[in-house]
Amino acid sequence: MPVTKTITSLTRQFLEKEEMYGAHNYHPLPVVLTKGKGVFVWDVDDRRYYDFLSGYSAINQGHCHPRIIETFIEQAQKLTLTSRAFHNDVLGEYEEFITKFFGYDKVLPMNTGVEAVETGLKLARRWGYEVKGVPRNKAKIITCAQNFHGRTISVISFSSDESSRKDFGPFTPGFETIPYNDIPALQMALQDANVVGFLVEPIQGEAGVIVPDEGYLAKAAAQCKEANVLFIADEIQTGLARTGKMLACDHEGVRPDILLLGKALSGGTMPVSAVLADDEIMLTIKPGDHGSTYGGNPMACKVAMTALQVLVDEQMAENSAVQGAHFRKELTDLRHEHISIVRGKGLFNAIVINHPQKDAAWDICIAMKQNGLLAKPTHGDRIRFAPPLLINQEQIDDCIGIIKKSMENL
Ligand code: IF1
Repeated sequence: MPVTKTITSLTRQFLEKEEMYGAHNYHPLPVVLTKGKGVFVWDVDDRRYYDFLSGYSAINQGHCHPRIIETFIEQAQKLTLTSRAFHNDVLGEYEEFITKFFGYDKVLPMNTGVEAVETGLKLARRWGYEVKGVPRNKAKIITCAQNFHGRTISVISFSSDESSRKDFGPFTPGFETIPYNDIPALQMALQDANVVGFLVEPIQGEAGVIVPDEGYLAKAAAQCKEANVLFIADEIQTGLARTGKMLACDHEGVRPDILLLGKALSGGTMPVSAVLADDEIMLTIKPGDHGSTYGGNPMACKVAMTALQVLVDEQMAENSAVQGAHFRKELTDLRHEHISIVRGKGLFNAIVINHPQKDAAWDICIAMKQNGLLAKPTHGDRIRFAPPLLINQEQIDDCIGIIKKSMENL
């Protein structure tokens, strides 16, 4: 059914305004949201949906979590931003909280996920020159094919996704891409004495929730240690209880040398990201070497402490593990002819659609929208399912019913 038949005139008014005045840098599902609470969102026609994208895992705690919103409102009426030109009474409290929470010496607070990635790359290079002794401007960082780490020019310089890089060159040098989930390829790349870091997603999100072999992260971390190369884990999407542990690296007992966090660090209220590392790495950055206007602002610090505490108090990692396993089992048991793969960890899952129709995944997402569930395809034939981590079994079962029904008239 053509999409235009499925949207109301009220919805259409919002879409047309965006079309007219906004850059066309996205192709969203034709739904206009106006309210969110827990696992649900409502559109302007007051239709309710399960949110199975969670703002790309920025809303792990659920929409408008009361404790996070209360913190947000309270701090917003007190002090929102001082810049780092002056101290404030929240930053130190937050730095102590988050470094003890994850077990690192220091944190460098930033805002967006890609800023955390860029900060991690700069730290690895600076450490490479000043501690490892790599010749200046010769540092190399290993990355994985099909990665997604953000959209700045340096970060897309090592993207393997043509649409992310086409006509954005020239690109930043100093990166080598190897296949994901390939230990021999990593061993080979680590032969180069100028390598300072290995940047990896513990599970590749945008690529379609690609879960590496059991032991991959542990072996990669061990190889990096042996080669005196920093293991940089991008947990911006996989972290914060999404995969059934506080960090995806926790499934294999891996402690990254540089840990990158973002998205749900603020519970979906504002951009908050963080880079965690020990002193040998972190203190290679001296006053004035790096920063940002909003990095470490009092709003971000207060909200992040509540957002992390809520994950623990409401046992969201545990629930993610239990409900995620149930979700994958129920999806697999559908034995649906057009679902070729069900994969994921915790409540970070995806299905691969096999159907001759090119945009079958998109049509399934349109049908699911009609039936009350919002999800988005990635790379054409994959649909990612990532609800807020407080979802319960009854709601999971309800959603399995919606997915099943939405695939019937494929
Ligand atoms: C878009 C994707 C997801 C990320 C990882 C760093 C960043 C992201 C593992 C950068 C951001 C977002 C960006 C957003 C859509 C979404 C996304 F589809 F793009 F790839 F989640 F999978 N590391 N991912 O996933 O964080 O700077 O955006 O805060 O750009 O369309 P950011």
